[in-house]
Amino acid sequence: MHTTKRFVSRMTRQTLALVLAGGRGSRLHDLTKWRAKPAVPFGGKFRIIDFPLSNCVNSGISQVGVITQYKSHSLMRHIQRGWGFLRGEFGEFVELLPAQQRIETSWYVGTANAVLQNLDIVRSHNPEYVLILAGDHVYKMDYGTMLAAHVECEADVTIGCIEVPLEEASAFGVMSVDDHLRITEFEEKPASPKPMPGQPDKALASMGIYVFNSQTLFDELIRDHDLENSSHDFGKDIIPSIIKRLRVCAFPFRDPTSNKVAYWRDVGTIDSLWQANMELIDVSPELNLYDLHWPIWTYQEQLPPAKFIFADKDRCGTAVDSMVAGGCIVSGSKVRHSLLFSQVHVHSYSTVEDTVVFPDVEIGRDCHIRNALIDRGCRIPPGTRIGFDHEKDAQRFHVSPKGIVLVTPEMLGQDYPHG
Ligand code: ADQ
Ligand code: ADP
Repeated sequence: MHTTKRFVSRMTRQTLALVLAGGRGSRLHDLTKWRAKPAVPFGGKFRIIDFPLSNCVNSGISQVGVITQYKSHSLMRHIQRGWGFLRGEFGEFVELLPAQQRIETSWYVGTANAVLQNLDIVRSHNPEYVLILAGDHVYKMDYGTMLAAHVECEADVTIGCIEVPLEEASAFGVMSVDDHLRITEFEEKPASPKPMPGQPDKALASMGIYVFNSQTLFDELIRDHDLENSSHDFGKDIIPSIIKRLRVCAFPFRDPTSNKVAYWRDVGTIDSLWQANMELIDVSPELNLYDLHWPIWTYQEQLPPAKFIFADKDRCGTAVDSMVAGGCIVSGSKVRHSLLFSQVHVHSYSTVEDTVVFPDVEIGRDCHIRNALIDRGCRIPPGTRIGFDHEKDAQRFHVSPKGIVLVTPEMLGQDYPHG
């Protein structure tokens, strides 16, 4: 109907995006002891929140609020440093919305309550549509196509959805749709999820992202606020309650070029975070960070290029099958199939394999490290072995179910660098 490019850009301009970034992400173990999950580093130089924020900007949505609560210091600092390039004078912004007890005297109780507590700010921007996003998923998506589908479907609410394997579907909101993609049933994290018709091994899962007509959002939040037995959560309360009353449509997220199920990862565990980072090293990764048509924006420090030194017979500073960020120095050591974030220094006679190393890490001489995830600021003492003996590793570090060793400064008896 109204979905020519000109009209899509009008819709994106009339949209306020709210990124929910206040969740705890407790399955990431000690990585979220000091930071919120959306602030967890990803992909060599980014943080997870850069993905939904970049999707907004690349989609032409330049009014964005980020709702923060839990351990938000490094998240807020990252956004303040990296996302100030939008032009306030053109009505563009990325605004931080920390829990500040403006309306209620409590912290954000659930995701719906987090939006409700900012309702006066949302109203003041007078948007036509509100796009609710999660701050903790890695994917590249043009939200303009979802807004266009929302308008075309004449929906009150549209939910982004993706096909997932049936055995994983209990972790999601699961829906059934009719032939016109109108949602007929929705169950949050069902014990026995319903498969898709004709596809017994798949379920249609909510991505936890929603387009609301603003008035619908305001009405539903106020309605939910007054319900005594509500947990004030979109997935648990609001969405199940509106399926029968309102016109709620599904927007299946597909790759625009292949029309296959698109790349979308909830990097919520040590194993999935390590795996998703490792996949970026593949020759043709599903998530292409080198696509200049869909840049991922971030805060970037001014750093010199990565440096590789010593090439004599005893030691050889090399990195193969790897991604190495700016400011790294690999001196007289071998890095293989690993991802080094900025300012990692690997000293002589060491080896680093199948490992993700967050920024500002020093790996001393003669260390041998494999299958590990090293948190920001670790100083690994010379001669340390990690990833060769799980029983020994488990005494000092955290070993994940798939055998990835998480190392944090605190586990090494060092101070956390607060980033
Ligand atoms: P969950 O991922 O379990 O399910 P939730 O833990 O509520 O949902 O997190 C959603 C987003 O909100 C996250 O980005 C989180 O950081 C943030 N958040 C959580 N509590 C918050 C609070 N009190 N204040 C501010 N932000 C908060 C949801 C849906 C499912 C869907 C999955 C997809 O409920 O239906 O399938 O997302 O991952
Ligand atoms: P090793 O890895 O053998 O312990 P060093 O830490 O002394 O060696 O570093 C070896 C080389 O790495 C130095 O001689 C220098 O060329 C380079 N290097 C080390 N630190 C820096 C730095 N801060 N800036 C630029 N180059 C550096």
